[in-house]
Amino acid sequence: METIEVSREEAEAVAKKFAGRKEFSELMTFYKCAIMEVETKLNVLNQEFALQYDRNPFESIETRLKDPVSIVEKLMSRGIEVSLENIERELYDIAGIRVVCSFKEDIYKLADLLIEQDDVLILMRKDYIKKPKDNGYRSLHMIVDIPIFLSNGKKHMKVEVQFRTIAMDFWASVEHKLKYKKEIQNPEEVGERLKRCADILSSMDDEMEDIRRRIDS
Ligand code: 0O2
Repeated sequence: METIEVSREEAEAVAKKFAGRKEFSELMTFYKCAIMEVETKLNVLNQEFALQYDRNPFESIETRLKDPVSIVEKLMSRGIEVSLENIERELYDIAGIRVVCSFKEDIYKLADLLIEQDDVLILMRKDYIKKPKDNGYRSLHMIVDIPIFLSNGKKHMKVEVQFRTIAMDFWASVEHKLKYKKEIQNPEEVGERLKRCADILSSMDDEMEDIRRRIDS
């Protein structure tokens, strides 16, 4: 996808005007409600799964709402007019949930159990575990549609859910920090080394999963 260079200042100026609107705050509240719905579903599954398998499938769950400047920046960089309609139609990651699991196997179990639910519709699934990004990034991404029930009816919202193991999360967090640090002098070497770290962590995930299977069998 072609992107347009947008300065932070430019996005901030547009966001300042836009985010002050009542309709924008209302839309963000709807996204927050959608996050709460999906988070509750995941917490329920975590409890139930623990009874069945004697372990909690996830270690932690984090939620976030994309900030107004990042929303505006993303639309502008794609050459899309900044409007409420376009935020809802074009952006799938306003509401985000990150689920960190101990084992890869649990990621798939949890993801399947979530999308099997009657009111959860899967819109998109990107499996960067089976097919990691070239830089080594691994996670399972899903965009789900979930209804929220308001005083004047039902509204469908999109939520991005990212599932990762602890090892994948460690890599992504550190890589993210490094990327946003000062200018990198030798990006190719750094990229290769980071990719190597991602591959080592992936082997560790496989090894830990194997150890768990042997202990449980
Ligand atoms: P933040 O702050 O986490 O939200 P798009 O989502 O439209 O930008 P695309 O290609 O459809 O683009 O999405 P993709 O690559 O499937 O997922 C984007 C999100 O995944 C990112 O969100 C990150 O959270 C995570 N991610 C993807 N690739 C990498 C990577 O190489 N390193 C790290 N650390 N995270 C990655 P944002 O919006 O970039 O950030």
